[in-house]
Amino acid sequence: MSVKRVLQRLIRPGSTYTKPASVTQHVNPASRRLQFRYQSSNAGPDSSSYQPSVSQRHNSNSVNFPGALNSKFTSTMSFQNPAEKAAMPTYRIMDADGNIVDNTRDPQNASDAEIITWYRNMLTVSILDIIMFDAQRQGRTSFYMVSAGEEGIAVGTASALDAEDLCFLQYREQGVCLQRGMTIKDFMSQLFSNKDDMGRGRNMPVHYGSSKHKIFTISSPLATQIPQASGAAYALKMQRMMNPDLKPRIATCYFGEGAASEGDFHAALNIAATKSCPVVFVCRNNGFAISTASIEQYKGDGIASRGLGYGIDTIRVDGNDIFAVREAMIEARKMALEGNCKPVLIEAMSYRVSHHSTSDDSFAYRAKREVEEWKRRDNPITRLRKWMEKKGIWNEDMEKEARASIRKQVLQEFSAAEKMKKPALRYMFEDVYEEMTPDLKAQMKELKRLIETYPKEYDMSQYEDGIKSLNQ
Ligand SMILES: Cc1ncc(C[n+]2csc(CCOP(=O)(O)OP(=O)(O)O)c2C)c(N)n1
Ligand SMILES: [Mg+2]
Repeated sequence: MSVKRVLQRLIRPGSTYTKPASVTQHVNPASRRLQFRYQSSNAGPDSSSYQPSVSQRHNSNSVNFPGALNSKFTSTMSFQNPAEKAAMPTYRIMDADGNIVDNTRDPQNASDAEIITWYRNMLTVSILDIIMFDAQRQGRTSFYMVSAGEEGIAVGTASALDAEDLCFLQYREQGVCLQRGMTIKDFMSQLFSNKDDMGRGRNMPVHYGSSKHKIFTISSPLATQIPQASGAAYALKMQRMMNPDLKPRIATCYFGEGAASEGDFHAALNIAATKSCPVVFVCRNNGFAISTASIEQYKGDGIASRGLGYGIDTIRVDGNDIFAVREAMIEARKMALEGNCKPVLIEAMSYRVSHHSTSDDSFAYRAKREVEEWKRRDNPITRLRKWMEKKGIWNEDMEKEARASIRKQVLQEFSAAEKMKKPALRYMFEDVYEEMTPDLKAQMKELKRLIETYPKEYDMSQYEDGIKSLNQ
C-alpha cells in the first residue's frame, strides 16, 4: 500500500482539513507596538501553540521580533563560534567493560529474562548477518547489509516501544524488526523474495516491511522515511484529538548521519517541531556514509546540534550501551506524548564495523587496523554479555548453547526459504493501485503472450501458480 494511502487511512475517520494559518500584521499607533497575529481559519491541533501576539516593547532589554524571541541585546560584537562550544555530552550507563558507571541505581526496570531476550536478539542479528553476508558471496542472494556494531541501538530502542507505535526504518535496523516480533522465517522470505515474503518479492533484499509489526516498508532513496514519520506522527496526533479514547502512540524514525545530509531530514525535523508531532528520531551516527567519513560530511557537533537548531529536545547516547539507549527511548517516548506532543531526537553514537553492504569493500577507504581495533575494544553485544556474566545470569555454556541453537535455526530457515517458490508473477501488477488499471491489465496480458511465445526462455515452474497467475 502506498504511503499516501496508509496516511489517508490513519487520518480517517472523520478527519477535517486544517487550512494553513494566515498571518496578518497590525500596527497599533497608540502603543507603538508591532504585532503579528496568527489566525488559523480552522483551529487545528496546534492552535494552542500559536502566539496570539508577539510584541517589541519600548526599552525592552531583549529582542522580541517574531523570528527570535527573548534574545538579549548586547553592545559587545561577537560572532558565535561553534568550535569554541563544548560538544554535547554522550549519555551512558554502562562502560565498555560492562560496569555500571553510576552504581547507585539499577540500570533497568527490566527482568533478567527480558535482558536475556535482548541479548539473544542482538546475537541473532549478528549470526544472521554473518550467514547472509557469506550467502551473497556464494551467489545465493544478490545483496545484504549487516548491522555489526549497531545491534544495541536497534534492539535497545525497540525494547522501549509499544507494539502499536509506528516504525520507519532506513535499512540497518534488523534488530528493531526482531525485537518487534518478526521471525527469522520472515527475514529469509524477504531476503529470498519467496512466496511468503510480505512484500511479495517486489523489493531488494533487506528492505523489510510488515504491517503486522507496524514497520513501514524500507525504501532505498535515503531519508524518504523521515518526513513520512513526521507526517504519520501528525496523523496519530490528529486521530487522538478526534477520539481521545485512542491509545497514545508515537512514530519512530531511524536514519544514519549520512541521510541527515538530505533536504528531507531538515524538512522533516522542522515540520515535526512546528507542528508538535509525537515522533522520536533516532540517528545512528556510525561514522560513515558508505565511503564518506562523517568528518568530511559535516562541520557541526554531530547530528545532535541540528536537533537543537530546530528547537527539538535532543540527547546524545552511547550506542554501544543498550541500557542507555533503551532508557533514552523510554524517556523520549514519554516526552513525545506529553501535553501538546513534541518531537525528540536521539543521536546514538557507534562505529560501523562492517562494510557498508555486500557491494562495498571498506578497506579501500579506511584502515583494516582501525576496524579491528573497534571490534576488539568495544561492542554492544560483548558489553551486555560482560554485564550479564558479572550479574551471574549468563555464562560460557549458555553462550555456546545460544550461538549453536540460533545458528541452527537460521540455517534451517535459510534452506527452507531458498527452496520455496517465488511469488506469483501476477503480484507485479496487483496492489500498485487499489484496482488494476487498464494499462496494467494490458501489460500483464503482454507478459503472458511473451512467455507463451518463448517458453524456453522462461522457467515458470519457480513461480507460484505458474503462468495461470497471469490469467485476467
Ligand atoms: C538519495 C540517495 N542518495 C544516495 C544513495 C546511496 N546511498 C545508499 S546508503 C548511503 C549512505 C548512507 O549513510 P548513512 O545514512 O550514514 O547510513 P549507514 O549506511 O551509515 O547506516 C548512500 C550515499 C541513496 N540510496 N539515496
Ligand atoms: Mg552512517
